[in-house]
Amino acid sequence: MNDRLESYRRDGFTVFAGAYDESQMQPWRDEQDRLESVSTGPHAPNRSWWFGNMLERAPHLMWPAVANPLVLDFAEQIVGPFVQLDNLTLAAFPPKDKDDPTAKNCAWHRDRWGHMPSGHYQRPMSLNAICYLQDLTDESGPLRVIRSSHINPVAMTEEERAQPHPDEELLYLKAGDLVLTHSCLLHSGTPNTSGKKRYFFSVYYNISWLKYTDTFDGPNCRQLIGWAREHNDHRALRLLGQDDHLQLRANSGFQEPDEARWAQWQQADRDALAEESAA
Ligand SMILES: O=C(O)CCC(=O)C(=O)O
Repeated sequence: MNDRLESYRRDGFTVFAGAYDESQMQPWRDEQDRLESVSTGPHAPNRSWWFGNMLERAPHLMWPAVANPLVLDFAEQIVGPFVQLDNLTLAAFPPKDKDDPTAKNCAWHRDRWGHMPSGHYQRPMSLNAICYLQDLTDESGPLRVIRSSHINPVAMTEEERAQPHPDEELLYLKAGDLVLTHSCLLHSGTPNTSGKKRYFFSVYYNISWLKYTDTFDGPNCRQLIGWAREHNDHRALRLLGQDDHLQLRANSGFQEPDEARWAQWQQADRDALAEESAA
């Protein structure tokens, strides 16, 4: 097992430092600003903005973040070639006043498709690839994690969920760093008192046996699916909710180590892609 995989399994997260550079991040920030500027009216949010379905809204801009091979290669080491996009959300928090009584609140949670852990490592049903679009400082708000809480059944009362935790660690990630978490890891953001907006996006993956949260039947995602099908790109198809091998691979008999089976399927996916490019 390689070091990153070992630490992910032990800690419940791993950081890909400098996954994105400024030339990629500025258009993502601009898109968040644009969406916010057209989200007006009585129902517009004002405490934080969460724009879901980002792949359908901005396919060219967001596909590189969804299909980042660095993340997908690693995610496949964790769950096998079963990686689907659950949702892609571009979020931002406006700054709070330092004297605001909520400016110190945490919001501890495990993520969607998670569960209370049993004391043993279990493969996640979903993984959160979060990228911050500015440095995280005490003012902009670090990411808080409780290491190994994807294994340990750490529970919290309603009151504790809003408080710093004795076992927490604060991650001061840099702009463009990407943290990949296990769905059962307890984590929390920190309120933003920097005077500027705090941006991030979350590419939330789940295993392709599950339903997904975003919609892939809009015109842009249908076009992406058509392109992936034309190229026989099964990894891209799976991301978009089209796992052609699901029945065969999810009912494979499970008589040999999963990793050995996954390697065969990954090779089959690469061969299919190569055949199509050679044709
Ligand atoms: O605001 C943050 O830093 C945390 C985001 C988060 O908890 C999530 O995406 O699940």
